[in-house]
Amino acid sequence: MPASRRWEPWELRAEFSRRLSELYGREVPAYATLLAVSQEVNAEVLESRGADAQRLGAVGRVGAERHGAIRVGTPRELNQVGRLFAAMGMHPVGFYDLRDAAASAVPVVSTAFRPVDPGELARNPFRMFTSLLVPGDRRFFTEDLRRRLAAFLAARTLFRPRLLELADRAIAGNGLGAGEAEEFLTLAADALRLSHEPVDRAWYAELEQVSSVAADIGGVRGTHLNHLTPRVLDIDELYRRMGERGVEMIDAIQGPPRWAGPDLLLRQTSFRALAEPRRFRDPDGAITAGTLRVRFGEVEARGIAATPRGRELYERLSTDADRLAAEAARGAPVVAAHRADIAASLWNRHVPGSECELARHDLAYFTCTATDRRPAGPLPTSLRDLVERGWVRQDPIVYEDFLPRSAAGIFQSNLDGAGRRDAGQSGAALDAGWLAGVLDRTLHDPYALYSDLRRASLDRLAEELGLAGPPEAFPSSDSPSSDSPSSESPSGAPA
Ligand code: OOG
Ligand code: NI
Repeated sequence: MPASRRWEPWELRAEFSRRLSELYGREVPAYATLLAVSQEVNAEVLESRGADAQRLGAVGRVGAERHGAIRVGTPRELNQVGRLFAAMGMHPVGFYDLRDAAASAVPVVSTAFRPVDPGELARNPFRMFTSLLVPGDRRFFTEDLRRRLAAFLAARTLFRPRLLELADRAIAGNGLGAGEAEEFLTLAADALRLSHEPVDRAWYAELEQVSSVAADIGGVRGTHLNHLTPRVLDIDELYRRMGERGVEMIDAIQGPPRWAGPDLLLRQTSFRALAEPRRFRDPDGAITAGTLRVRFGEVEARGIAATPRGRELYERLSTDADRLAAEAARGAPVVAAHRADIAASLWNRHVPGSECELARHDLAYFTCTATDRRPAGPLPTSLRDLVERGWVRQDPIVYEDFLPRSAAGIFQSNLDGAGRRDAGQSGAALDAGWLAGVLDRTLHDPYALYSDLRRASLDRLAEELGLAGPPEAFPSSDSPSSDSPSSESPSGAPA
């Protein structure tokens, strides 16, 4: 890292990610194991699959790649998080409403801060999944509890004024001088460190009745990194090895199943939070010992970004797999491995199994580049012909975001109780526009980012090849309805 010159936002981001990883490994030993196993698996995949292993990211990027997660309590706190990460070139992308995605009480809405520009992603793709508590949601919180939560949250300071001042300076100046960079990074890491201040036992317990997430956010006077996730190239193999090492993982890998085609979207799994010693303040004022489970470990495999159409197919197949697995279990609990088999069989039947087919049916995003070859014959005009005759190469665009279903699954697997929810009340209506207002910055739409990348590559292509205009990415005649099992009942799934 540069010692005396300016630190650009990406350097702050890369160094922050590195420091958090070091810190988390020291404090959560199972994370260090997870990291070691991920590195071992990645090295083996690179060895055995060669260049193909780097189709979804160069080895340097994938090895350093992490995402973290934090949770905050008020719009004001979230706005400050936005400033902190903007200083590192990380911008809010996507609106995730987890209140309805989870069966247990998860009263939050979320976004992810990440680089949006491909060059910046290549330098370091660090992201932070950030959730905001919604105390105004009457399904979870009574008016009395909302009022007391608001008072508690208003009285705490998550980010020191000096940290925010440095963040603003980095944003305005596109980076920081060496001394300020060091101060900024130290203060930022400190702000996400687990606090050892005593926890008010009664207040924490009261919130826990509502939701462990509410207690984790609103029951303490700070925030903390609750997991840090490395990227692995073979998540099934990693899952197996963690078991061998005696780390108990949750019972499933979230997201798409392992199937015959290319990796799509995002697959994640985690180990449950371990009980860590904490000090509590009892109602009589005495300080006593106890434990809290708040920090866990997660690992992920990233695939190709799905288009809205591909995403819809994913959601539909997930729902079908849930239903078929429940039916097959006949009232007994669903066995995760059995559901995974059902999902894989649905995927193998309903999702086109090659990159080329995924692109042609507009199920996933690719960029198009002119090859060095100039094949014989006239220049084709359709993208399909350009690709098939060797004029154009298609490369996958990696999915850089999250999945609400999986996020809810990760939250849920770490809850101690289901909490409670009053279904008779209606929820506070919140959306992406509201969140953008809270952040006071552009909230990027993930689909728009992917589709802009594809569009820009087609524009470049047209220019390079001298086409009259950019070719259509996916002529609608290439999207036969038989490829999407919209109404077709996947009745032939294994029982
Ligand atoms: C965030 C859970 C979601 C992911 O990778 O989907 C998440 C949290 O537990 O705060 O990190
Ligand atoms: Ni995560």
